[in-house]
Amino acid sequence: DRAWPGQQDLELYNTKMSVADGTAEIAVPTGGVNVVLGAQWGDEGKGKLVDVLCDEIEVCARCQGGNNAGHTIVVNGVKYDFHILPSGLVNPNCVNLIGTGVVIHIPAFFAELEAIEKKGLDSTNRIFVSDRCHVVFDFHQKVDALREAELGGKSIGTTHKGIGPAYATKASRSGIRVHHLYDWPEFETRFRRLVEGRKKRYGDFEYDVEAELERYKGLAEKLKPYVVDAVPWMHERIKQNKRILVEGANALMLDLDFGTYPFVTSSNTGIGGVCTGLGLPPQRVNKVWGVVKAYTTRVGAGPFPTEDLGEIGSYLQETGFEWGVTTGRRRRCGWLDLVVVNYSTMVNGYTGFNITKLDVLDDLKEIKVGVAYHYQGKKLESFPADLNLLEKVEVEYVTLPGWQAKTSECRKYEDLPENAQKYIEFIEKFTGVKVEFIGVGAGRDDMVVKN
Ligand code: 2SA
Ligand code: GDP
Ligand code: MG
Repeated sequence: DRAWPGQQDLELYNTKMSVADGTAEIAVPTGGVNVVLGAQWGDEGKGKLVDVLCDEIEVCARCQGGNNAGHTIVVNGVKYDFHILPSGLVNPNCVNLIGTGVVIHIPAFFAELEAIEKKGLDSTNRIFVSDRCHVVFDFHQKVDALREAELGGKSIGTTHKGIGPAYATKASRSGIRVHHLYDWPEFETRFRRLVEGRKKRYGDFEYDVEAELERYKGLAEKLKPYVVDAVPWMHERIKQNKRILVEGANALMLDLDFGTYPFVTSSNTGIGGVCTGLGLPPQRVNKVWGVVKAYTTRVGAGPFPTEDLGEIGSYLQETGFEWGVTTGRRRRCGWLDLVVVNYSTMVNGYTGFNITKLDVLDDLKEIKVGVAYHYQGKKLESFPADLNLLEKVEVEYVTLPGWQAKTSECRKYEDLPENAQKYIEFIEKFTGVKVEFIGVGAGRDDMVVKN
């Protein structure tokens, strides 16, 4: 029970919190932050878990990505899709932060706020933006599209939201941060220089610099009440033992360093991005929930070893309504890949899983699970860095019996059909991570809490 240096002052205690319809309780530690991360290629259902947890969460923060994300929440039949805004806005008692690691397209931020307000959510004094966030401009979005076109058949399949180009200007130290909006001469100089640089590289694309500068004068004023210094903002709330949840966007296999580079997004989508994106010391991180879809999907280009281009892929796509929330693109589908999940677990250190969309597998007679990769007759020891190799691996599958029964009405683990329980327990055994939540439908209440 030795206290580690620096941890003595971290008082962790468990608070019982009721989930969804009050049928179960889970312990949410306070005195630090809890985290929800995507364990595969995104769209695992992170938004829904955040919403379920936010019932009792006081602060919800985004730490990376931008409005490329698409998080869907369904409450009493009303559907919300969040892109740049944290999903905690659905809970009226939750205060939300767009953290430093996020790149923000300011017009999209306001458009999304207006859209949720039209659906009846009041965001007054409930959403704040770090003054250190980098700004995504329309020219970043133009460059995103131009760069994709340049890549031709080798394009990444980005969302065209300007995410890569915005992080590129950040890394090259020529970016514009939110605080620059409040030092107009500095902003103007940096802005003109940036556009000039992009035009040198990508040709004289259409862009009205003067009109844009005028527009940003107005946007700067409009954004002012939302802007905070997010470092003390967050640390005050940690000191006050608030229940804080960090909402990861995209997923580990899209991480700039650990994903299937270059077919990745341009931020650190794993646990590292939580610390860098919020200015958070790692010992403040408590629970890390990995969200794992009961099968695998990927949107955009890049290798996907368990992808099924036949009947099963189409079945999962249609039954799971696998369409991009931001772009409307069809998602590629295949069996659950536990090689990916184990790799993702090594990087992110999940303390528990939410297995989602179990209901999508309800009618299947047999379910396969990828358990190893083979290359040239040899089993690979780890997830390969080299995509040329990854594209050639053969996946070893284990076939498990289906349950062929409806799970959407189940609320307790014991209610699940025996073979569904076996599927869950297979995942637990293979990964060494406890499954704590099981999604059996899109609605807030469609969640089984496993103790
Ligand atoms: P980008 O736009 O530069 O971040 O694209 C780079 C890669 O990252 C993928 N990516 C995503 N993958 C899954 N879901 C995302 N959000 C939307 C959704 C996607 C959509 O929730 O459905 O609507 O198409 C997301 N955002 C980025 C992207 O496909 C590229 O592979
Ligand atoms: P995110 O990006 O990880 O938040 O996920 P998305 O919102 O992009 O995609 C997940 C989709 O699955 C959304 O349409 C959700 O409403 C839906 N969903 C989430 N959990 C479940 C579940 O357990 N069952 C079913 N059928 N749908 C789910
Ligand atoms: Mg999504």
